[in-house]
Amino acid sequence: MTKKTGQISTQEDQTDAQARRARGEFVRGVSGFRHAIGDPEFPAEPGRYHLFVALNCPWCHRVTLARGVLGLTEAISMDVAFPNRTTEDDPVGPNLWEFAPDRRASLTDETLPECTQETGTGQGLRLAKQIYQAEGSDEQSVPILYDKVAKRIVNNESAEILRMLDVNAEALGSQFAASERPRLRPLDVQPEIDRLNERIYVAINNGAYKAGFSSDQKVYAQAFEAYFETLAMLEQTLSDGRPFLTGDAFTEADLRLFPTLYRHDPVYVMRMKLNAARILDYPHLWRWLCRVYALPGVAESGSLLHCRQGYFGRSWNGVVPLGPRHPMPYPEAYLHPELANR
Ligand SMILES: N[C@@H](CCC(=O)N[C@@H](CS)C(=O)NCC(=O)O)C(=O)O
Repeated sequence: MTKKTGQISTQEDQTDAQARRARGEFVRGVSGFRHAIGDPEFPAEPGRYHLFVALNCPWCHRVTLARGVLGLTEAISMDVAFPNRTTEDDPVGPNLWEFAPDRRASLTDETLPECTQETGTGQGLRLAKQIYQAEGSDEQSVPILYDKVAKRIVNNESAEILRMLDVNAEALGSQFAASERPRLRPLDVQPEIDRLNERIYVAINNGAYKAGFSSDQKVYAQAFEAYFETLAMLEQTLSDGRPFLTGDAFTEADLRLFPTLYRHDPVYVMRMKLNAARILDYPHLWRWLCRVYALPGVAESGSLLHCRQGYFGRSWNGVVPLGPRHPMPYPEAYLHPELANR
């Protein structure tokens, strides 16, 4: 377990975490690996770094989005775990991310082409947990940023990983010219970005889990109200016609909001019981969602099939809902901003 100064503050408050969990509240843990590309032992070099992700995980989606929009898909290699973690009867224990490209998705009864073997460590490990065990850690979460030269974990906090990819994009070998590449944290809007990040992390990104995974009606109701109040605030923010949350440019605030709204209509309405409205019912947010989806590197950085298989494939009775199909299936609907005008 290593700690570094200047950590980003948007993570769950851990006060009385155990007691709150016992009372039925979902409390997210804190990531323990907090080194940074650019540190002496982790120089920014093309082809040196690797990501371990699951495409149904919204925190991983932040990192795959950054890799995509910054033109780093060639420079940073990536392994994709199967969306459903190990089951109760697995000898290694339940709820572990595994690299198992031969596993079939119950939704399609086929394998998922995006899933890979574990190739980053060179050992062909089965579990993400084993990557941590190699460093004496009992963590097991994804995303993981890994150094293939030093054979060490650099960082497992998505908020920090996306920022270090942005800062080091040139040196890491981005395929996009600087003029084409978004700057995720322009100086003039950083205070606005940080204000939005905090609100969006607590009420939307993590709020969705607090609603969907808490077994206490009050905790759920509080998270439900905060989630839709914040969507209404964001809808109002975009109602002055600005294309992105802080103005004309796509920034870190947009990148961090996208994974949750991308999952809302096809997954969270049902799985997280966030059924007050669809994003489709917010004209400005819907058009924003379609605008971000159309940016270079965004559509291919996620998979709703993995999301649906991941969120439904291990809950309830494992049967994955086939909808929504109205006004059209997802993600095709994200190619149609005009649907907001219905
Ligand atoms: N704060 C971390 C959270 C990562 C996280 O919670 N990932 C989930 C998947 S959605 C996970 O792997 N949980 C398993 C675990 O922690 O055991 C980040 O943003 O990177």
